[in-house]
Amino acid sequence: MAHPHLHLESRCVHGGQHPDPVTGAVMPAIATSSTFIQESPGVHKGFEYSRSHNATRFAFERSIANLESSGLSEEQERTCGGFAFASGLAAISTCLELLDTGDTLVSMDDVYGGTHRLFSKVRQRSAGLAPVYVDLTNPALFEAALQKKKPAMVWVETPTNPTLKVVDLAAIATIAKKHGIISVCDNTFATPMLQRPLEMGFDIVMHSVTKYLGGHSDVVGGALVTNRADLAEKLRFLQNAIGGVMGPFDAYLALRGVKTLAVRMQRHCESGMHIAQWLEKHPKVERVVYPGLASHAQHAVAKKQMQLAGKPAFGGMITIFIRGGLAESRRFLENVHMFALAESLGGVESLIEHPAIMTHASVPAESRKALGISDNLVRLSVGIEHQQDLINDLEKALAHV
Ligand code: P1T
Repeated sequence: MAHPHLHLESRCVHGGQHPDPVTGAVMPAIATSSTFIQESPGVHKGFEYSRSHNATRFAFERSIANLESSGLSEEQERTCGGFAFASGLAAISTCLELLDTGDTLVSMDDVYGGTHRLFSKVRQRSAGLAPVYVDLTNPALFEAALQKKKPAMVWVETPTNPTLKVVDLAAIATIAKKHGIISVCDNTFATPMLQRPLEMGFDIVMHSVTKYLGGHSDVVGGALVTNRADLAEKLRFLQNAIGGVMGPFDAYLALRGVKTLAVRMQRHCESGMHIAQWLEKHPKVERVVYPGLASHAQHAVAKKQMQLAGKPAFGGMITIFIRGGLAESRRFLENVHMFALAESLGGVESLIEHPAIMTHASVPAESRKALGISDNLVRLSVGIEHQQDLINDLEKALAHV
């Protein structure tokens, strides 16, 4: 069932899904078989080997393709526009295989540390990839980078990890299209509930499913979605040829997570805004970065681009600068209790971390400095607990700063 006319909240539950034609089960079975019997060599029911064909993975792939508005056929048993992987990084790795040796990639300057590491410390060596990091919040800088050497791909995160910069997706997509550059948006922080890059002209959307899509900190996964049939064909080939696929148990958990994405995101956005406003008034906090605050450098773009049910909504990620340095940040982070000091984000439970030491340690120190990922920068992932309990936790921990 394609349900293209439904609202996103309904698409979370029903998008690309249909009851099992044999049993009527409303959730797909976890299809564990690694292989499928053939009547005669090459004569089978469309399923040959589970890396290539897995019904549980297909169900999740149809779900995320629908939510990201792929528009490619969902009527077939197999997805056309969505592809699921063993992790977010496996998804990124597969996407990079669209490029040829020596190609240039323009990347947003602030990206997840592991993404930066893959571009600069792996693909640069193994595939001659030339990553160029540009502050794409200013589309003129993208135009300027194109004059030097035309990239084959542009890689955007928005809001970015961890400095929460917001990139104008429509502006970047327009430039990329004009120059025939494949545009990719890592939509992990916003989720399709808040922004759908394909609708804004992007070619490919990438997700760390580990985060909001899974939503419960119990699955590691990744996804790519495209609305271009030519890219879908290439990605389907690469997914199978490289083999970093999502397993059936993970696909089941990911699909289960997506069903509640709409209600979770609503709560993440409400609490994110409330807590960002509270933090902005706290004397121990030097600065708060949250796209929903009027003080955010790209607040106007965020208001236009990030919406939930027709109203501006800004997600559950907040970045703060503690008054002081590493010692003060450590004291704060050692004294939170409900906020778990841990890497990752996007779960129902609130998480907090220190990017310079934890998630972005692999970004070279001079790049971290240029991006402002300093020792007093702390990243919060606001969960769905009661707002007052979260504020009480932060208040107590800030008293130790
Ligand atoms: O961890 P994995 O599922 O492989 O996804 C990598 C990834 C890709 N893109 C973004 C925006 C991400 O935030 C991540 C993973 N990030 C963390 C683990 C983190 O704590 O920031």
